Amino acid sequence: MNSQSNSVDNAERWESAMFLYHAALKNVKTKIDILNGEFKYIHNYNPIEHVKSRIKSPDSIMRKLQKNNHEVNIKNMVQYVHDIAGVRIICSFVSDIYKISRMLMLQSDMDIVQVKDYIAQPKPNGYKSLHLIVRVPIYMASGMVDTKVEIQIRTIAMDFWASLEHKIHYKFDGQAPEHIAADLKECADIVARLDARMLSLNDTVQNANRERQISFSGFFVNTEGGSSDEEE
Ligand code: 0O2
Repeated sequence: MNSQSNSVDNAERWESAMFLYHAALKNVKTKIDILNGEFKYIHNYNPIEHVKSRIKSPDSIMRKLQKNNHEVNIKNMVQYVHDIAGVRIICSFVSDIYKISRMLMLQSDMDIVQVKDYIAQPKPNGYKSLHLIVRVPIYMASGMVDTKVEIQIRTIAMDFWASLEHKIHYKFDGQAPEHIAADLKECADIVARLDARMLSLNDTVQNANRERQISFSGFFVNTEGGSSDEEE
């Protein structure tokens, strides 16, 4: 009877924890959506290609706790697993990643718990991405609960690489043959070069646009000057 009431209790705590993670995910996704909209409105430019989100599966939560030698229970899950609620922001250019992260860090109702910059310092396998662990307040009838969300920000090319690497990692139980790991690392280097070239190409296009706008507005200034000359 006692163990039965324990498991009912655990089920209720699990439900209520998951409710919080879902609410936190919604909260963060709304913030990102508003930032993107504002950016588009002010700068006529959309830094975010797309956004994905997920709640970590119970299996994956359990594996993470066991990997880090924590007993599997709800208290440890809330304390030690930071990416139960996860949002992934995919951008076109590396500069967009830092623009978005700066904008997120300026939000006063969101605490930045941890920043891991795997772009400045890629993982040995070649993995690149910017990870932020944030805490957002969720208001319930019983009070406010700060809830963690992991935000991963990366380019389309980094995301392409990471999704293939993830599949290979699971296929070989984390022990990919050496030649595959070496090939992946080489692809990560190609991705880094591609991202740098795309960024530089985009900068060139932006500069050309700016120059065209300046000479276009110069044309109007000259035209206005010309017409006043004619009046004289
Ligand atoms: P899944 O399936 O995406 O949930 P921590 O205890 O939080 O400090 P952790 O969790 O290893 O240690 O933190 P880290 O390094 O920030 O990684 C969190 C998540 O980033 C991972 O979650 C992956 O989603 C992603 N990630 C990290 N390293 C790699 C990598 O080498 N390759 C790929 N493809 N993704 C990576 P999970 O739980 O591992 O996986």
